Amino acid sequence: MQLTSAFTLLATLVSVVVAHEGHDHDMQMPLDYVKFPYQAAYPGDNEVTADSIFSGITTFAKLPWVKCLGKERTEAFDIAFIGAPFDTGTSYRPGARFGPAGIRAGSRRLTLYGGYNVPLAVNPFMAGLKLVDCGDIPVTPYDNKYAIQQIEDGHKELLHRPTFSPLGNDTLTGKPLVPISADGKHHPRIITLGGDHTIVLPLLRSIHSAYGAISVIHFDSHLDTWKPEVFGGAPSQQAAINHGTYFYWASQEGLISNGSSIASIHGAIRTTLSGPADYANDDASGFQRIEAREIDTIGTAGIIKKIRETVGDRPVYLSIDIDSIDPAFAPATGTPETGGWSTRELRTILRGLDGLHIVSADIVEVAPAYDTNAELTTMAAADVLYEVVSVMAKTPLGKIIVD
Ligand SMILES: [Mn+2]
Repeated sequence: MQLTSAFTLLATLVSVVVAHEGHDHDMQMPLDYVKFPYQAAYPGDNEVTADSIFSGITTFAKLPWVKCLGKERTEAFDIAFIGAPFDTGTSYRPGARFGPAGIRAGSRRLTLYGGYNVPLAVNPFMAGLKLVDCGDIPVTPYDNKYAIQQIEDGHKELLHRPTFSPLGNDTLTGKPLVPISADGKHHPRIITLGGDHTIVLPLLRSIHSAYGAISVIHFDSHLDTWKPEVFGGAPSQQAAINHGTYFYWASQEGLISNGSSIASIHGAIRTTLSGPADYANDDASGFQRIEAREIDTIGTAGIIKKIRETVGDRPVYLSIDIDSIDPAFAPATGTPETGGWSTRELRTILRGLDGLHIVSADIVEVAPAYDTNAELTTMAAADVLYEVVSVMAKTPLGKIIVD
């Protein structure tokens, strides 16, 4: 060995030693321990956050994947994400069967900085609740009737699991909370990744089994209460159930609240109509309406106020069509409509639901094939659900008995 190369080797060794000075390397690490990358996805306050979130198998927000469905599956959880890859009820662009996979991909960077939600002052992933990604409900693409039953059965199986965490006590009074459900039980919350909007009919059938008739907050550019004779013409019994009519059927079946003081509400409506009769039919289905353009007059604060006044503190189901957001921000959807809300506006409105009893939720009509290379739509969908899960994590599904 020449003197120069031996010196170079020595210098390299010295520099390696110097580079490691100041780090705690005296402690013996377990063989399988790798500090970086693959750090825990949700570190505590002031700990390392920026791990390689682009690696590994993709679940929603890097949540643990649990095989929740099936006879022997008994894993308890508090909030579960589940996909419903169904898109054979669409009227225009198909492709929402790939929504669950797309939303999960869009959620990868959600927790790059740790997951703490500044405006809501909560980290939903570290709020003491057990959150899991249950994968997808198996859904046949060959038979809508069968698929709709599969979605109801899958959702119901999860909804009637015992929760991982107890309801606990009211933070203000210290009194024990009791469930707000109709069956008196404490149910976990399910966040469903659609799928076209048809899936909400079987989801509401499942919700009814625990909560009875429920109020719905529905963000969408379309009504989705259309009579089957109007939307699609109902050439067959099965064709009558689609992504523009499921709320009509939900209302007919008594799944949603409908009365003078108990109502549901749409937000971001801007669809064309067959005529004013569509609004009369929407009224009869039990819905109030907030038009997309109202954001120019009453703003996000006015919209939040209207929603809160409509649903009160009753149990409420939240359904979000990604087409409520303007196609400039979320182009990858089944039936895009211009003139919608920005992603920022929808997120602000969702945070305004803080404190409401949202029993379960969904996001639908994400069709990733029409997205930009920058994943605009799937990122928007993931971020919207981040606000939803943050609101859920802050408010338990309980009430106190007033003496
Ligand atoms: Mn819809």
